Amino acid sequence: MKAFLGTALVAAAAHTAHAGTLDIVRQRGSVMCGTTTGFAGFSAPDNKGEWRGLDVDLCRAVAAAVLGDARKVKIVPLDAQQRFTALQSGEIDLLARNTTVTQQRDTALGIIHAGINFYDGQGFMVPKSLNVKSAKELDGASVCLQAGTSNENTLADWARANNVKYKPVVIEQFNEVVNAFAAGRCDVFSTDASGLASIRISKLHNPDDYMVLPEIISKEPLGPFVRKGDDNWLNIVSWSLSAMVEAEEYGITSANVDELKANSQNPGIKRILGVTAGAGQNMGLQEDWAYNIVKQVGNYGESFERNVGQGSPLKLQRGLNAQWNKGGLMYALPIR
Ligand SMILES: N[C@@H](CCC(=O)N[C@@H](CS)C(=O)NCC(=O)O)C(=O)O
Repeated sequence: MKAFLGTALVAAAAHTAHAGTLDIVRQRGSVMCGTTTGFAGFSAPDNKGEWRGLDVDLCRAVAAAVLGDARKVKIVPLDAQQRFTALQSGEIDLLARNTTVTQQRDTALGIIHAGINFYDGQGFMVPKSLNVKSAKELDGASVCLQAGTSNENTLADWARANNVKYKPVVIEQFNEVVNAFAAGRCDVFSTDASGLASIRISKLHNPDDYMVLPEIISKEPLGPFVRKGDDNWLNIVSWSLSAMVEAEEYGITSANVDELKANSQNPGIKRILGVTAGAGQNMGLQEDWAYNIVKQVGNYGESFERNVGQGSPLKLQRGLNAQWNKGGLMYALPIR
């Protein structure tokens, strides 16, 4: 009897913990997801106005896990300054906006990261006409940066450490920073290397006139953020990302997921796909939460290649974002 009561209490406590963002999202019928205002590869509308990108896929994955339908996402475009307020105020349920995880952001803003979906680092882009081959030659240069990014502080630290003097040109709106750079109002553009690749290909008229310098001056682990104080929602977002990464590790793709769900005898695959029950229920979700993610959005590798990899104009290498057993840092925590 005591043991039974104990189990009932644990179940009740687990149920209470589910109240919060999950209920709000269910009642609303959509996930409000904060992204950039338009940054090709990560979050940008395509020519039909559909938002696409690695970060958008994370928004869609959460909608697939929670609502069974990856289309039930409302994208809220945010510039760098607006993003944390939008999350703190409840305007969005989830921030998926090439946001660097830092100790300050995780501890001082009432928000917390829910995994890393892209390992990046800050770099520099210059017009080839500047005739510079290394960042060390940038002494005295003017550098365009977007306001409200970690890039401002990272560059200041690097410049101090390397005794490089520069003139920051800090601009709020993304397109205006790009325009300032394109118009020669600064010598250099500095942001995350993925951002530089995206800007070069999608925003500058003659990409071949520009080059990205070899130096990467920081670690920029980019990941989704949620509000603090809703542990179940934090779990849902971080395990949705983990499910995409682990699905890739197990070779589960949007193309073979039905076949594997029906026939696989691999215990790991059976747990991810909800054939063996438990993982969904523990988060207050249906057992097909991860099946829906892989079926409707794809695994991490599919999302990477389609949005920023070989199937995209950016053609980024997997690099640090390869699986842990292929020389990268993508190491999904096990769904078991
Ligand atoms: N990872 C950095 C930079 C993120 C960032 O905001 N990058 C800019 C420049 S590429 C951007 O995405 N802008 C798009 C926008 O404001 O819509 C951070 O978290 O502060």
